[in-house]
Amino acid sequence: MYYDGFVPPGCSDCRVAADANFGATLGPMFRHAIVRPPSANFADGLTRVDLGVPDFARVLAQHAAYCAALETCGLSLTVLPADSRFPDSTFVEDTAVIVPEGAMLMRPGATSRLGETDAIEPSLRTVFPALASIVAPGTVDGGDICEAGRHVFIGLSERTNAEGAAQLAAWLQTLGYTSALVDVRGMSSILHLKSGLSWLGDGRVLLIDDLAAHPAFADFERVRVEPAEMYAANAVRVNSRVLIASGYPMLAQTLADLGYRTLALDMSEFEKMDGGLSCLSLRF
Ligand code: CIR
Repeated sequence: MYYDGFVPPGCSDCRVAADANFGATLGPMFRHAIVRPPSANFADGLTRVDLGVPDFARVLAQHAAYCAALETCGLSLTVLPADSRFPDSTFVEDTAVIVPEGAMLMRPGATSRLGETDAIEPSLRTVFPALASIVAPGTVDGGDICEAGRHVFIGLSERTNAEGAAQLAAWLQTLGYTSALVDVRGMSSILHLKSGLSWLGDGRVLLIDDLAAHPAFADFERVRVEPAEMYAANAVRVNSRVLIASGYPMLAQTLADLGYRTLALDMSEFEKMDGGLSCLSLRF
């Protein structure tokens, strides 16, 4: 079941399933998510990988399963209409950064995606009237931004430049957040920082070997993803669960051993377009 519009945080009729088992551990707590189903021209989006053309029926089925998983985690959903003007627009995460105190519109680094922020702005402004924005020449893709409690990792990538990163860091600082830059421009295996990094809560980050020695993560407990399972490094902690891509048994076992309840989702068709689990929603 989907909501057509936002339910403001704290609203008395917001639907939070009993599964939202807050408090057991100190992890990200969310009530809502914004999603946008893929449009029929999804396969026209950007990709650097050579995994074949997505099967659109499977794309839709995987997106529906993803939405159902968020609901299982206790989130209410705002489902925006599919937008064929932007084939990559189902990857809504890249358009904004949201923290409990506010939201900022990003300025995507790929020209073909620049208009996606205008398309999502009205929905965000309903909930966050004081919406901030990255301005030119800054560029930031939300996929490069990893919130870790009151600290935020900001990836410098082919999509996120130093100017954009500085604007974001300054805005976060006004809200009381610290941040650290992580340069991933030399790492051809990942598109965005979060392609290789996820915040698990509880002081833990999940990361690929290329990131494990970076000083930005020195004060965090680092959970390594095996090189053969690199794609699985993009996971999403949602309340009492961790969403992971299906087909990565070593990571599933590692997370189970750490006491996490995982929910595995088939992401094969999104992987073909360089997308992962976090990209498909904006959570708050
Ligand atoms: C792109 O290249 O922009 C899209 N095909 C994939 C974006 C994935 N987004 C993300 O990791 N946050």
